[in-house]
Amino acid sequence: MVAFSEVKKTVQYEGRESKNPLAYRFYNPDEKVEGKTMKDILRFSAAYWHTMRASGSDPFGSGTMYRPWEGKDNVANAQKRVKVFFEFLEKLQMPFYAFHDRDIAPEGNSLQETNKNLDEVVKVFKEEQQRTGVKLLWGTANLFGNPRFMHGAATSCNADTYAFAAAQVKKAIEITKELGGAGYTFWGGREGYQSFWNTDMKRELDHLAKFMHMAVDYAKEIGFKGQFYFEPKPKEPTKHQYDFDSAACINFLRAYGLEKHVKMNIETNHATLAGHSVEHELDYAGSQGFLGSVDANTGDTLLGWDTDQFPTNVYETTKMMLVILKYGGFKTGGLNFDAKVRRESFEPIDLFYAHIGGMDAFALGLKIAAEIRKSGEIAQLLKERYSSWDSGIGAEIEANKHNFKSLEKYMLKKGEIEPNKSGRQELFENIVNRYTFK
Ligand code: XUL
Ligand code: CO
Repeated sequence: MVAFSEVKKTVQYEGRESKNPLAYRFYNPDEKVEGKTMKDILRFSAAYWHTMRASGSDPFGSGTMYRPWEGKDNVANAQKRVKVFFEFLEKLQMPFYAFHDRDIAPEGNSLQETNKNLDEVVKVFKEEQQRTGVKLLWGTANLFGNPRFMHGAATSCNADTYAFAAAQVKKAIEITKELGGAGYTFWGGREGYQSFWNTDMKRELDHLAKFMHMAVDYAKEIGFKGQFYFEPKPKEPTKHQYDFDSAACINFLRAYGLEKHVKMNIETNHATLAGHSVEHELDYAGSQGFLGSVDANTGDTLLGWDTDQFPTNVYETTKMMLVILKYGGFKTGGLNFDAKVRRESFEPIDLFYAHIGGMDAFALGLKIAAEIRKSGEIAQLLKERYSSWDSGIGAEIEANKHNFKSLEKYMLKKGEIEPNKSGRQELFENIVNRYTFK
């Protein structure tokens, strides 16, 4: 089946002036930025769940998507769907993808049957990966869709649910390894609570940590070398998710001795739901040595839920790329489009427009970020702002040469502080605009 017959050839870079909606204007995979190709810096990935499986349903209405690859929910159709997905990836020159176990293969009547279904479909993924050279960025398990996870999975009050989730993650790690995945992601799903009254928070957090340790141990046992990620999200589906934001996740990882094994997978819309900007979340994770991967999407400032829209805001992508470059770029991670087209954009071609727009927004953001870095203007202003720490008392404090008593002595002698300098916020903003709008 050629599902995307409207897209006659691979989407190519045509440059800024192109008006072809099926061309890249900024994403030029082999073009070098800061000495590396855009392809290797950006490491774009498409999400199987949104691209292939999102139906467009919402709490008020059923699915709207026209998806010629959907049919019976059986293994044969699941295998056919994989081929359609790789046609899509190839036509976009998308180097990576990510999946949840349950969106690639149907659940059977037993765990055995479900695992067998997965194996049948994974075979086709493997063939398609070999045929096209596309790679798996990360795999994960859906521990939230089935009613058995109504109270959560690794934080469920039901020990059997916990055991089921463990079996499911064991298999998900195995297939991720089989497909050469560069990572494995834990996103909370329903790991959180709706009511404080019926929740033993400490017990649930202890269980979650034990679960992640078991995953890390099992990965080691079978030789899975991929990077584990923890994906913060403050709410939805539960009112309070335990993986609230970077700071909460990193504290959890350190408190339970998981910090050597797990990094963060930061999602833009989750950051904004937590009341942060995505650059804040990225910088917090990066500054603590936990920046792993990114789920690239965006929210809507007028809506308080996870809209998972495609990113088009170049200010936002520029700030994101500035932080990603600052911490040395991705090692195992990438920019995974955990994003879906709007339910009104129901035609398959919309999937192309959406991904092209997202890739171009990041490619342009990368170019602007690299120019800002090259000019050094922002870096210089920042240096000036903190210059009191580069010599004298500041440098001495940083070098641990002081305590409260010696600082009091210093100030008693000096009497008053050096005059403060302007924060220059508006100047910073004007410089960013100068590089953005040329
Ligand atoms: C949900 C979400 C997930 C994770 C993977 O909001 O972002 O799709 O990325 O389970
Ligand atoms: Co996500």
